[in-house]
Formats: sequence, C-alpha cells, structure tokens
Amino acid sequence: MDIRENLQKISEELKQELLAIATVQELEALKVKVLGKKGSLTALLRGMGQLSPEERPKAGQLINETREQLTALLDEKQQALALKEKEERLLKEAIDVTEPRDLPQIGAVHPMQLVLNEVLDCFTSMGFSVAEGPEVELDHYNFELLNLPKNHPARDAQDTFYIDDNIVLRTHTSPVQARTMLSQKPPIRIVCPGRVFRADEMDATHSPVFHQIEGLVIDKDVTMGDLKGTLDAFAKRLYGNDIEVRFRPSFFPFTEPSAEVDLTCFNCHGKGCRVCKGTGWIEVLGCGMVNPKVLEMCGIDSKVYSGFAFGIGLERITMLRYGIKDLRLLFEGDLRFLKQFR
Ligand code: 2NM
Repeated sequence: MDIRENLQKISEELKQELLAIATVQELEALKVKVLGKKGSLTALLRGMGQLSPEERPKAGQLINETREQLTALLDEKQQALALKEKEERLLKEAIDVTEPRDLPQIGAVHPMQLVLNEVLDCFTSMGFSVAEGPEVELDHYNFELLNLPKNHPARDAQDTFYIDDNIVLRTHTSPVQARTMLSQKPPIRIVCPGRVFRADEMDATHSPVFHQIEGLVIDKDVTMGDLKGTLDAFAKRLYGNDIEVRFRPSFFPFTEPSAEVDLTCFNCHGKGCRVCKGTGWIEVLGCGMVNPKVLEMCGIDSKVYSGFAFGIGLERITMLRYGIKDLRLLFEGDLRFLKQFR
C-alpha cells in the first residue's frame, strides 16, 4: 500500500477514536497504540528500509509531518481531558459555606466568679487589698501559727490532705494572712480569696475542694464593733438592705472571742423552711478577734495592736445569692446551668 494512503488511514482512525475517548488513561493507551514502540506509525517508519534511496527522504518527511499533526491532536485532547477532570474534581470537592453547622458552645462567667467579684468590690471599696498565697502550704503556716497545736482535731488526717509530715494542701486561706502579718507592719487590711482542701466526701453540701474568702484587719484600737459593722455592710451590699445579720458566740482556735454569722433565709425570709431547716437563718461565715497568741507568733505586739478576722465560704454565699440548692452544680461545668448566669 502507498505510504500516503497508510498515513491517511492511521490519521483518520486516530481522529475517529479520539472522539470516543473520555479519560486520560484511555488517551494514553491510544497514544501508545499509534506512536509507541510497537505503534502503527512507528511500524511505517521501520518499513522505510524497504524503500528505494530516492523514495526515502520524501517518505520520511511525510511520516514526520503526520507524526507532528497526530502528536498535536493528542496533546490538545490531553489538555481538554485534564481540564475536564479538574473541573469535575473541584465540583465534587466544593464546600457549601452556607451549610448550617454546630456552633461552638459559649460559656458564661461562673456564678462563683460573679459573687467573688462583688465581694472583692465590697471590701476593696472599704480599703482592703487582695492577698493570695500558695495552695500547697507548710504545716507551720496552715496550722502552727494559727494556734492549731499538734493534737488539734482539725489537724486530723481525716480532714487534711498531707503531702508529707510538713506539707499540706491548705485547709483554709488563713496561712496567707499569717504570711502577711509576718511580712507587713500594721495597719493591715486584706481579703484572701482562694481554693482550699479538706478530705471530705462530695455531696449536696460538701466538696473536698472549695473556696474561701478570708479577711483580716489589724490596727490600734480595732474592736468587735468594727468587725460587726464591716460584716453588716458586707451582708447588705450582697443581699440588700432588708437582710438581717445575727452574730452567735462560737469557738475557733485563732480568734477570741469568736462568732458565727447567720443571715435571714433567702428562701422563706425568716419564717422557717426546708432550706434553713426551720430556723429562718442560714450560717454564712465565722469570725472573731484575732487571738493574741496568733498575733504574737506572727510578730505583732498584741499589747499595741488588735484585729479581727473572718472566713466566708464562697460556695455557700453563691448558693444563697442565686438560690442554688446543690453544691455539685457549681463544680460540674454544665453549660445548661452556666448559661443561666449570662
Ligand atoms: C474563720 C473564722 C474566724 C481567720 C483567722 C485568721 C488569722 F490568720 F488572722 F488568724 N484568718 N482567718 C478566721 C477567723 C477564719 O473562718 C471560718
């Protein structure tokens, strides 16, 4: 057969087959079939050996021209296919940015933080500063300096988390006050908020981790009257002017005399109900005049200076403030609970 006819035939066939090709792989196979080592066009090139020397240049030229044309056609198709495949892939991978999704849950300031902020505002506006200290504390500061001698029941391993013989998790924030008395000269007016630890079971009213705000005032001529006035102002600021404050005699090793302070029940306003166990009162804090022994151990001359101190349970006053009946709600971080304080 004439070379020209052969080339024509190969050309036509390729063009025909190109129309049916839909993927890059199919195209690759076609390319091999025509232009590859064993391809039809390559076979023509090989067959040139049988032509006469005069015919050869012309035939070679024709074959190469066809080869270039076919390569161009294949390349064109290759590009069209690549574009099509890319478009399909992009379409498949497309993200619908208008699709609704689960939004991250947004929390709220914790009710204890809200109450703490109010308490700190209250005391700083009366001239107190805020002092903080370590949660892991030496026995010396947590107990010894506070007139809690070695055999006192509050030091019992049942209540205290011991790290070793000399180191405990603080059971109150009073060691911050002991440290302050040792490092500062009177007058002293501080409140000490913080986390404290007691080896308790967790229930509706107890937790092994809880929070206190303790206060300390040391100056010349500080009296029980100053203590009562300060705590009265605190109670009214937090719970309103209608609240009544009751001082009951009590005992603490670090204060003498000592008192416990009750507020009228938020639930029944003094009539007596389940929340206040029928008494009409809820206990919120302990206080007293700082024991002269404590002043002396902390380097303060008890003949010149006197002072008062108090300890408030933050969980308790938060529950009172918002009518929360179970302590555990304050620790669980349940957003359904927290969102109510936004
Ligand atoms: C309370 C009750 C009564 C108190 C005493 C002291 C210190 F360090 F000055 F001696 N700080 N806190 C105190 C007094 C704490 O908590 C119920």
